[in-house]
Amino acid sequence: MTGNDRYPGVPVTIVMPTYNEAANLPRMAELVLGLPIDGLHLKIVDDSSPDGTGRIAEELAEKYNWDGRRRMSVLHRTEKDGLGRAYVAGMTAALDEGAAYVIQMDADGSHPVEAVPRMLGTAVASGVGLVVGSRYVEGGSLDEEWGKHRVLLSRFANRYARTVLGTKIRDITAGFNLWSAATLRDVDLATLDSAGYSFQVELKFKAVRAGHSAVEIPIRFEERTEGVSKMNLSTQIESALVPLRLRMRNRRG
Ligand SMILES: Nc1nc2c(ncn2[C@@H]2O[C@H](COP(=O)(O)OP(=O)(O)OP(=O)(O)O)[C@@H](O)[C@H]2O)c(=O)[nH]1
Ligand SMILES: [Mg+2]
Repeated sequence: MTGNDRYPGVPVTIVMPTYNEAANLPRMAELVLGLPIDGLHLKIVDDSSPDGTGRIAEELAEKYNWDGRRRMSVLHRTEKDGLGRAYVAGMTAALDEGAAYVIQMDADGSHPVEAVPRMLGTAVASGVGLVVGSRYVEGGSLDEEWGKHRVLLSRFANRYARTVLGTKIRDITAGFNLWSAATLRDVDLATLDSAGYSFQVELKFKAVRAGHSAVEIPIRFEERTEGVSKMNLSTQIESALVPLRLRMRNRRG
């Protein structure tokens, strides 16, 4: 692998769920589709955002698919149905369309787009099925704008899920991850239970349990600059219960 490698012939799909991200999406699409990866595709999964994100996504797809090359697509869903279910739909479509690697990324600018080639390079060079963009390994960091309360909650959620599940992944709740197609097929996305954010923990846990290994690379997590968070009490409660449920099932099985 060289620094100039554009990975020709390797189909890579970034799946990006959106709910009311009209203010962020044009910039995100520009950054993602400007990456030096030849086979890159951006798939937006929009849950009928009232702010028109779905329509903006279609306009952007038209702009970027100008020469008949399909660089961007939009999957429209009828109602706000949770981050996890949006990802299952988007990743399943990406696999059906022949992606060799699938990357998960938020639309709000929190995940550093420039880390994508590093994640892909790591996967291609090492052959691992999962590369985690990690806030909690040496060199990783969190935006200083995150208040103390938020930092503590995030650290606690991570430590809690790691302890309950007995996993070595330091950022088990990370939402910026690269998956090989083989790993996602082994996990069988249709069997995942999480509707919301706990999807991140459930998918990683099941991948490792299926025998795949993970590599974590450090990233800096930026606070969103536009729009508002979609995290709410019910997604937080689900995030607390899912690790316990996974552990109990795993014991019985
Ligand atoms: N399609 C879809 N996307 C969602 C849903 N919930 C959240 N998202 C998207 O998932 C990504 C992560 O959501 P955020 O609200 O940024 O969650 P967060 O990063 O944990 O919270 P903040 O740091 O406060 O932004 C964003 O791109 C959201 O637009 C949902 O129910 N459906
Ligand atoms: Mg966010």
